[in-house]
Amino acid sequence: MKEASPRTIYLKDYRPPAFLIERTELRFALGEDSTQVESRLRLRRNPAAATPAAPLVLDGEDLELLSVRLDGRDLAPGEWVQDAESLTLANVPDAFVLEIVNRIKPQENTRLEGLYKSSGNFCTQCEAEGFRCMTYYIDRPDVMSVFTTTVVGEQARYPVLLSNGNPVEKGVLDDGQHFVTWHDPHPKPSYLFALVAGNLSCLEDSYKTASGREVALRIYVEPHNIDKCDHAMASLKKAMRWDEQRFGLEYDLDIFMIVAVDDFNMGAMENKGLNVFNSKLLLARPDTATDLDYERIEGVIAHEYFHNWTGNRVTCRDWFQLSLKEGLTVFRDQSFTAEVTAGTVKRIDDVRMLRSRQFVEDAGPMAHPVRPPSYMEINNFYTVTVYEKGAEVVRMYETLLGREGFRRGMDLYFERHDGHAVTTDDFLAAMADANGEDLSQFQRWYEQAGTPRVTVEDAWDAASGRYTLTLRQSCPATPGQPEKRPFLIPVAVGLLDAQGRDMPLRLAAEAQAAGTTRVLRLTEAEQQWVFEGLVERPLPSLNRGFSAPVRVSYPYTETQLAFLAAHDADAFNRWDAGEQLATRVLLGLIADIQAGREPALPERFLTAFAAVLTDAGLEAAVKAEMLMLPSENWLAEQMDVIDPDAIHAARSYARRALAGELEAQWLGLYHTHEVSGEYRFDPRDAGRRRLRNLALSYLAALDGKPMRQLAASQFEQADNMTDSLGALAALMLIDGAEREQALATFYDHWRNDPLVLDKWFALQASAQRPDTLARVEQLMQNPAFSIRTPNRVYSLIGAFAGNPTGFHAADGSGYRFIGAQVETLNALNPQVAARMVGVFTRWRRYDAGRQAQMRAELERLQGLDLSRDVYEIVSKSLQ
Ligand code: B3K
Ligand code: ZN
Repeated sequence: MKEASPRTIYLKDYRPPAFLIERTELRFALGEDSTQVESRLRLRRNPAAATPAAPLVLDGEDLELLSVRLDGRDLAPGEWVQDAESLTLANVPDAFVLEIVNRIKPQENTRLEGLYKSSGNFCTQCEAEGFRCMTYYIDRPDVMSVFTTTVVGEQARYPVLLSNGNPVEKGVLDDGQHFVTWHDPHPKPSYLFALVAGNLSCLEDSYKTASGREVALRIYVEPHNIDKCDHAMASLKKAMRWDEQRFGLEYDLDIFMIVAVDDFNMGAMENKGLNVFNSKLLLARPDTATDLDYERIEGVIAHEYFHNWTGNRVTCRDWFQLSLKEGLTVFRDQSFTAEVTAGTVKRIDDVRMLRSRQFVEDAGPMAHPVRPPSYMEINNFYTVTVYEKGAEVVRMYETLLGREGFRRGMDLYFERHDGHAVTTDDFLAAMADANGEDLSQFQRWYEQAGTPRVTVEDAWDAASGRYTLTLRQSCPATPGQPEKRPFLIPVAVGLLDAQGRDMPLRLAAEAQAAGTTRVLRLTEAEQQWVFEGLVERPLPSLNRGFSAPVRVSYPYTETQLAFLAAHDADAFNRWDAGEQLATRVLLGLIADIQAGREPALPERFLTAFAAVLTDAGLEAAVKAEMLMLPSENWLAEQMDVIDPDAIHAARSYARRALAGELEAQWLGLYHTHEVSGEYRFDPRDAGRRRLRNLALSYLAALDGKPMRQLAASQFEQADNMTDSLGALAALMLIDGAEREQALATFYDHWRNDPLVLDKWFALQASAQRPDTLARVEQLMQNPAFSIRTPNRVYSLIGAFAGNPTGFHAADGSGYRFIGAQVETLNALNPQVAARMVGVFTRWRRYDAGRQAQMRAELERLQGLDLSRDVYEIVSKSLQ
């Protein structure tokens, strides 16, 4: 809980640890009331430490200390100093063995950090600083140790006892207890430690690595979920193969285990050899999981597996380097998904999410560089900036160095740093050195926050056939960084002729044309490129494939955007041109509504939209992307003063108009995209279902009985969750008995499946209806809801917080409701509370009335006894 003024930790204060821990031997005796932890550490002074006689300071929180022994001698209480966060021993030798016994209460752990209970089983979450909630330790990632762990528990209740590495001993003890000892030969930081104990069933398989080693694969779940693990297992094997083929990286232990737990703060955790997953990112069966769930499960299984090299074998020196493992591993999982599915769709989804969330973070009070210079609570920095912008930064190396050059850099990175805790500077140096490049300017992507803007101007000289592009870059001020220096920005550019074909590109001083896409390296505030030998004025296609995480502006006319949307050879830019056009049209409608004018959809837009809708050559999944209107959040970001009601009215109007004008086409699409046969998760079928459900949601905007019946009959007939939920989502848009009927049927059918009920909660909480808040309050009384389970909180309270018209209701009711939930959660689970309070950070972007109400709620929260997590976000938002 809150200290007088929470400490800020700075990167510039980094010092190597005073001690290293060569060996860590742990024994956990799990009990129904408390757990006893015995730890035996072999320590020695770090030769690289700055102060040779420093005391030993161990981290520890909420621990009941029972005894301390040094080299076999019991220490008296006066020989150590204990406070709320540490245990200090002065005058220790240069090398010694320390034995500590302490007690903890996992049953009372509602923060879900360290050791806790979930559905009657024990599990752990140590990243970032949870290990210190179990025993005293030097809990920082640059202290890497070899762990041997004995888990002792009652055999009947906890038949399965797991920890990292390989099992080396097991046996039966008195009183119905048994134990298993695990040894992990790979030195690792404490944040990668894991322990699981419970009554779990196991799906077993095996994998032969490229070099011919056999690895046992085991997925552990509660017994009733054993029929929902096949997809996760298949995904794991796919990811293992991909990492061998793409990066030459093999798995390095004899066993790889994954455990699913119901109570988990985030998605999943890459503990060495023993990944722990939120059950929503592991369990899937066609009737319980949607295509999107299947895709996310595959991606997250891959992500955690990929961490074995990028994160575990090579880890972070300190938490400021978090993106070293997260940005890189997200890039790796994005590449994996793109390569095993339809790449364009993955890229569009990733960029859509980056723009709608990371660009927003980068423009608000919590803006921070990919490598933050300071933090109060590290858990607040597992952000879209560190993860998703971090992944874009890694992608830019690949864009600049090419696929082979990037691989050379990766190989050198592992050659130099395997088994070590390093920094993003080390990663950059490996990329630069492996390719003989000077990438020093690239460093600024790690140091400067904010989304750079690239403004493009062009000039055409018909007489000489020269076309000049002038690129200017700038970056808005962010907290603590008023001025920015120019970035090294790779801008991929193509030029289209009047038929929409790519033109061969020849830059001034080049002898002949080569290729149709060039990566321009923008390094100055302003730079020019001259293309020669062109026979007509081209239309530029800029930042192809989203080659850099920037905002690009070029004065396209609406006709030009429609042209690019129809012809650009770069599939991502085709989508992006359509998105820009739709954004412009919707902003026009918003202005109409605000001014009290009758909104009207421009004919040009309707024609372009219809052309996409009826284009037989477009793949279904890509078509669905192109027909989705920009989100309300994205539109909000484009406005000086956000008007949630006008945005919603304009978007609803556009949906209705597009549905009404093109009703026959939508119906045609709907009927021709039915997927026959048994459900399979494959990109083609999933694309068809996505497009068909999109058609249904447009048609739902037409209201009326026929559409209600169409959705209701899909709901009744669906044999998979994607179609069932698609129909239910469409019904949520239409008033009528069918909606409540379907909600009730769904609930009755799934009342005992918490993950499916989450979807039911989320649908109702995100409905943009006047009675939504009342509904959410009523749902909180449902026996299936519990404020102690993060998944329930995210699906009900989180979905409401993300509902723009619900949260931003002009009377302030949404603000007061979420504020009250944050207050409750703050005391129970600070990490979850911090995630819920994030919606308040952008209060300055709203009208005076909403500003005042959001600010009042933030000030009220600031006056409470806040956790460090919530305090940091609240105080930075008010600054
Ligand atoms: N490394 C974990 C995230 C830990 C979050 C701690 N608050 C999962 C991941 O990114 O793979
Ligand atoms: Zn990760």
